[in-house]
Amino acid sequence: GHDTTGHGGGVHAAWLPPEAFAPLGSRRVLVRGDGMLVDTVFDEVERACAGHGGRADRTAGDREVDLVLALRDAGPLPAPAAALARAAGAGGPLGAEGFALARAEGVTVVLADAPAGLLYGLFHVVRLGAAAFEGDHPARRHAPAMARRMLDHWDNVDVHPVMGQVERGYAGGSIFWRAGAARRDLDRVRAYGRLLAACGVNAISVNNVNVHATEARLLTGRLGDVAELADALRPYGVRVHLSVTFAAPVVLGGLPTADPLDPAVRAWWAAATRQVYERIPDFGGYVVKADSEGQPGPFTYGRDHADGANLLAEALAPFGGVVHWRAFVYNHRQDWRDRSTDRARAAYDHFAPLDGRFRDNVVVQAKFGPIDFQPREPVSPVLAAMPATRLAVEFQVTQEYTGQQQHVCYLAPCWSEVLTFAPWGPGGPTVADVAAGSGPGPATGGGLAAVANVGDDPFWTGHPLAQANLYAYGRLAWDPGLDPIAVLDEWIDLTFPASTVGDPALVRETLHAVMDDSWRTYERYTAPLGVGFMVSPARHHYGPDVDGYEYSRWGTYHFADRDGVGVDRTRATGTGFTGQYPQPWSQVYESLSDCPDELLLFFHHVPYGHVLRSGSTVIQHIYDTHFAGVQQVAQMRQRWRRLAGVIDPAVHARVAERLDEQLRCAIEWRDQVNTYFFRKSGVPDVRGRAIH
Ligand code: BDP
Repeated sequence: GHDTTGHGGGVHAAWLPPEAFAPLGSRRVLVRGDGMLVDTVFDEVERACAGHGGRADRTAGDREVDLVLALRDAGPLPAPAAALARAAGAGGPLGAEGFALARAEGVTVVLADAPAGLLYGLFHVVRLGAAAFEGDHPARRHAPAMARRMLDHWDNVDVHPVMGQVERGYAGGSIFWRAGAARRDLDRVRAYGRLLAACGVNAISVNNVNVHATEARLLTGRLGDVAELADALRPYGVRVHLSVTFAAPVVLGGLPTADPLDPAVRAWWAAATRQVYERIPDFGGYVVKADSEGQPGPFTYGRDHADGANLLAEALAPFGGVVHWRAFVYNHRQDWRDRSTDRARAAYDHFAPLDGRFRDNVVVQAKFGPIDFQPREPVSPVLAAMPATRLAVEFQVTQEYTGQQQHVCYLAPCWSEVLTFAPWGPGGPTVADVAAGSGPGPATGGGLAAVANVGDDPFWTGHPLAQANLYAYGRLAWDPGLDPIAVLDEWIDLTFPASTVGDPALVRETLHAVMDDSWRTYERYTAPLGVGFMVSPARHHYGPDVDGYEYSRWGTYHFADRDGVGVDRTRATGTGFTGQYPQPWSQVYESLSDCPDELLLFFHHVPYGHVLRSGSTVIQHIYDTHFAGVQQVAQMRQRWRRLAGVIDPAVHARVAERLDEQLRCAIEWRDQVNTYFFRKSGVPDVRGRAIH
């Protein structure tokens, strides 16, 4: 394949091929300021200009300039840039990562107070393309909504016998680790850091939250490997975090206990953490999955999650580090007949009572929904229940439950719905406000985290179009108010610059037709009305298995019988989960008539003939959406054919191949789900289509 990263390594298209810099490449650019990230900006500009008629300078001289990228304290700028910079910076400090952009009299100025701001300003100019050098731009300030915009790699150092190199990875091996050791060639990691900076991600954790023996040693004996990654990513403003095991004092330190209140345990963590910061002074902190799905945690010692999280927070505090403590805690050994153990309730039941007890460098990281990254879930009530705790929202960019990067499923519309959801009612603070620290409570925000979808695949993400999810995640973490479809346009412009494709308008139109509604399409042909799961346990959650988890200890049920389907989570007759929401949602979800259709079976058990708000019955809705979903995939596949010969043939072929598989799998879903509910209910399809 052709190398478009500019970093070698022979990897295929991602955003930022050299052509994306073309509008900048012919300009006279002045970069002013000192620091590693300013050097990065200069290197980027210099590379863009090489051979394209432009030139990059670091000293003003008296040459005319088209673009100035300057730190505020970097010394005098040539007029008229100086006046423009004063105007751009007039509104006060721009912050650690913010910048301001203005254009007048033929000069564009990007001003920042700190080097990271200049880097994000550069990539903003690249996104603007030719428009950055046209007309006048009144001064506009930009700053991220979330201070930490993080990706969690579930990468194993050793190849795990069941999960492989990357747990829930669908893009080949890890870009960090290979079969038990660190990769020595860090070009790919550097190229990754660059892609992350261009979409705004500024933190990653480099190993799986399920910490196995080899991975545990990253904290101590193998720290050098982590330091190398940190060195490779630092020039792009990306800080490294590490998943650690709560049992580290025992398994690494040889202590008899990991009890968080034991002074020897506290001393062990303090010493281990000090050593981490000696090697990696800007280390971000720890990520912890404790007392969850077999991982060790404070429960073993009769302590709670606040005791556990505070232990690590205390060790990190002197160095400014944070602990991301995951709220994904539930009993995965349930008795399916005991409905009081509703898995949806678990995170709230464990964490809400602890509000106010966490140190301020603890971030409680909650999955966006109460269960587990399903294509449709209500927003987790934990996010509205801990006003005195720093909360981070966790998304799954890797498509474990959304087609495993075999299916096109552009997830930004789903994330946008979550981020703009107002837990205290319309017009009130949103989930994004809570994560950003501007919610109703006193806590500063914990930002966003997401499980990563990148591997050593030549297209980075297996499915080339899955790159858009990674890009959009970073952009929404920067600005949760962005329109997901406009973000897709950005990604299209940066990934398929007009000069690199045969027919730019057709490319844009086709990508929108294939991607805009792809999340809802996926929802249509999979589990209906928010009931979730129905995925195959045997095939690692890929493809349908309606009863796959129905009688299992993992606790994800649909309760279908001959009369009806759905999980009764009401206070009146069910598990009481609706009571975990503030008003008005508690009442909306409790009410059979007010509950939104798309979540009906998440909250209620209803007869097949129940009439939805849409006017359709539940059973007819199931049939209709499953037929419609398959039809839409067939159309997506048709549309894609029109791009043959228009875009990079390797990208075209890979997507075409996966659309074939998506159609096969969607048909499988449709037929199994429809047949299942037809046989249970005995209700025929009013449109008389073939269901057996
Ligand atoms: C589930 C995944 C599992 C993860 C777990 C988690 O199937 O691989 O370990 O989430 O978030 O969705 O810890």
